[in-house]
Amino acid sequence: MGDLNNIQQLNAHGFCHLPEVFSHAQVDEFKTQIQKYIDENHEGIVHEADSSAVRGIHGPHLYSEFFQAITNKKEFLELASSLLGEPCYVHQFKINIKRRMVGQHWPWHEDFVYWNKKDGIKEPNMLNIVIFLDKVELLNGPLCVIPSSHHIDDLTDVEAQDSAWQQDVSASLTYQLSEKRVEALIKQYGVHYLMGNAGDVTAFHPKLAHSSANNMSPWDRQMVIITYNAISNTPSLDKPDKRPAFLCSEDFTPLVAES
Ligand SMILES: O=C(O)CCC(=O)C(=O)O
Repeated sequence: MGDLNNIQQLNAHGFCHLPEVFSHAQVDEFKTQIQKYIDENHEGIVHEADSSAVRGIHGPHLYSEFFQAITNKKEFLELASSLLGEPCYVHQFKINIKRRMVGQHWPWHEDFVYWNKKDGIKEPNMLNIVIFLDKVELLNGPLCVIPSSHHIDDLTDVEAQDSAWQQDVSASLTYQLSEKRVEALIKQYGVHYLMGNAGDVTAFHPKLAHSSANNMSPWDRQMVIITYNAISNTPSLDKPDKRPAFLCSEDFTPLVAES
């Protein structure tokens, strides 16, 4: 992967890594803002099953100028618009908390199926940008991806019927890959753990198969995931079962990079 640029890596393998994008001071500010946001008790905050531990925060950019400002970051918009070939906006913004010892797993899945079936987005012309707010290592539940699986159509073969949005962000996800499918994919493509330091950034394709294990460590594993969507690829806002705006954005204003 060494000699490929980020766009080539995203196209070929489905992910790329950008080290040291945020300083320690910026990471600390993220954490301060996250705690403030949790204390304010906004909608879109979800907890681990049978626990008071926060699992995820959805749509904080809708309520917080701090999180809104992150979406305009030049490096993110340059990467997203180069890959997508046009201007973009934020479809989703979430913070996965994965607290030390209690943060629960994410089963094998790909993201685009949610945006397609639940939100009516037609094309996977989207990009996930992940900001590491803690050192991510094997014991604290890193994202684990199957390289190049984004080239395969119809990966999802396990579906819960009539699920509410809460299941889409839980440890028993609505759309998943079966054990048989995962076994075949891993035998063919192997796996790769997305690990790195606090302040690093990783980007991955919306059709890339991924999962993550429980956090079995004494360290939190907080990460921000911003999903950019091409401006020509907006969801259907007239769906009768449309998800809340904190999961399916209703603001399609093209983003302009900070100067
Ligand atoms: O935070 C994680 O470990 C996994 C997140 C994920 O797969 C998702 O949000 O779709």
